[in-house]
Amino acid sequence: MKIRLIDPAYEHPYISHSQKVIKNIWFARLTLTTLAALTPPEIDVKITDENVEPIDFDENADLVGVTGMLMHAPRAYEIAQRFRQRGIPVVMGGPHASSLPLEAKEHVDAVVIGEAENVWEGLIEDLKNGCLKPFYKADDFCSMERIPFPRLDLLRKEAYMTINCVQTTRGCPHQCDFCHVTHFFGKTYRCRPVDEVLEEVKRLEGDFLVFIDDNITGNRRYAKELFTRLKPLKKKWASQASMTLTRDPELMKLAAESGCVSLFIGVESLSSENLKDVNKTFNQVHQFEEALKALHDHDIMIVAGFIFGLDHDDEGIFEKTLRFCEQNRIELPSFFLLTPLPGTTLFQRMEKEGRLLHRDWAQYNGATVVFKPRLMTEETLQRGFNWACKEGYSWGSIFKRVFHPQQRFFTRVLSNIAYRSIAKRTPEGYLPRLSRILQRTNDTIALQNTLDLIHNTLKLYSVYNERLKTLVVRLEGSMDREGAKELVKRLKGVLNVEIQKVILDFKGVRTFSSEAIALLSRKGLLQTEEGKLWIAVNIPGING
Ligand code: B12
Ligand code: SF4
Repeated sequence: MKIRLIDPAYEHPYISHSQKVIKNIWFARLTLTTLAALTPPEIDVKITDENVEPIDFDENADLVGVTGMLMHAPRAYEIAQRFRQRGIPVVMGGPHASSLPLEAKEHVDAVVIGEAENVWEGLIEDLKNGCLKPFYKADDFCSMERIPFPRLDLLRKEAYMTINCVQTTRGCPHQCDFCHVTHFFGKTYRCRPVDEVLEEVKRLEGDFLVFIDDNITGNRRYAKELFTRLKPLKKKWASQASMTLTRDPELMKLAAESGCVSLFIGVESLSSENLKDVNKTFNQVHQFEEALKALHDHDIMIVAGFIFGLDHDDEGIFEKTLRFCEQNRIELPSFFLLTPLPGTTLFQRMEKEGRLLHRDWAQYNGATVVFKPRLMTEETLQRGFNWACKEGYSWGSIFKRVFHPQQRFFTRVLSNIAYRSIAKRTPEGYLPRLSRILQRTNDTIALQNTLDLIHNTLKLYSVYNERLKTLVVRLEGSMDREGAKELVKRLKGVLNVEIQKVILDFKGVRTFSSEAIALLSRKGLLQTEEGKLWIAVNIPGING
């Protein structure tokens, strides 16, 4: 019996990777090598990763298995159709088929929903007996013990940066609204026995590997044991972790000592409101700088994920985020556009609010706007994102980010060059015109005459709604005459641009000097009537 397992390619003018980029930065997923390992040994099984080699559509097989994320769905369906035309049955599994099994079933003979471990052999038996079922779904998550080692021998190893990929855990203890992981694995976080992981690691050639876990430090006790026992193997490794890792110095030290050289960290947003919206409050904005520094202090390179398009993102977000990356010398910023993936809470919310633009899954690639943003138009979000991708890998920005007294300088530069080659293909973007203004109206003003005031600063938090052409400035702190003057100065000219209305929210101002109130009234900033260009809310003296 012959089974062919296929990983579909993703054809896109600027997102698909060239063979050279795959060779420089890409590692193979464990999906099909795991499935091949689960296949009974007497079966002839082969893997084709279409990203690195063409599919032989004329080949004979008894079963074709196709995997795929959401964005791969249209290509996966095409592939299935080609084989089914020749009478070869096709089964599909993976993140996409698992979240939309009914849709997938229209294109294939059978769909595996969720993990394959507990159903794959049964499916093969059914095929042999001519009674393939339409859907296969295990009753429970599989045991993490004795998962067979992936068949890395079936990959074209020279095509990738590395094929040394190992999984130590499945799932994540968190439940971020936009993430597919918790939907797929439920609320489980399961760890493989450390002995088995070490055994697998020992068998790998070379000294570098990737732990493809979603959050390798999700269970601190397990991670500490794993890292401690990894140390003697003297390997270097990269993985993904959540920022909570940086709150445990012992864990971070062990990670570094066990060979951790790089971590993908989902920073996601510099706005606490955004993080709250997507259920990611364990990311604390005020701790970001310290957390990133702690990783650097352990010589761990940071690949930081940021999402653009969350509900509190306005036009200022692109520049603000990029400058943050530069200031904190983040080695590899990774910008994504918010993408509602079917099955996630975010998808349900967007669907309910009627904000999905279409269901062309190929466009759900993290680099194309597929929903209606709240504070920007689709075009502004797309162009701003393109700008950040390009500008983030301009020589100027690379220069600002890669110089710091850490080891592995050349690795940092080389990986930036590889990312630059991807970024260069991004279509032209632009920095929204209001970006500068928004930085100035989102700032802290130092006060001069602070004698009778509670605070010695006045903080401005501003958000611009492009659809309503309205700028809302929330004020916090105290206000003296100088503060009021500076505020007026900063707001002056604002209305000449696109902004048609400014709402000033004074609720957070604890004390005003009488001169400040006089100045604000003279300048007309304390009007309340609708229809005026300025609207002041919670005005001191009226609302207390
Ligand atoms: C490693 C990884 C990557 C690597 C991939 C490198 C590569 N060569 O493709 C990198 C970091 C580059 C990456 C990038 C992206 N990724 Co990714 N990635 C992963 C990760 C962490 C592990 C994948 C893996 O190896 N899993 C281990 C194997 C064993 O599990 P599995 O794939 O689920 O397979 C099991 C079952 O699903 C089933 N199964 C799967 N396929 C099939 C097929 C058949 C026939 C059968 C029977 C069964 C079956 O059997 C397997 C064993 O149980 C997963 C999360 C996860 N935990 O899986 C995300 C994940 C797959 N990625 C995801 C996303 C969104 C992306 C990006 C689009 C992100 C972005 N916006 O840029 C890009 C797209 C890249 C691209 N062009 O393909 C999402 C997919 C969600 C979705 N519904 O589509 C996931 C689930 C993570 C998430 N946070 O939601 N990714
Ligand atoms: S911490 Fe990361 S892996 Fe875990 S749910 Fe959130 S985004 Fe997903």
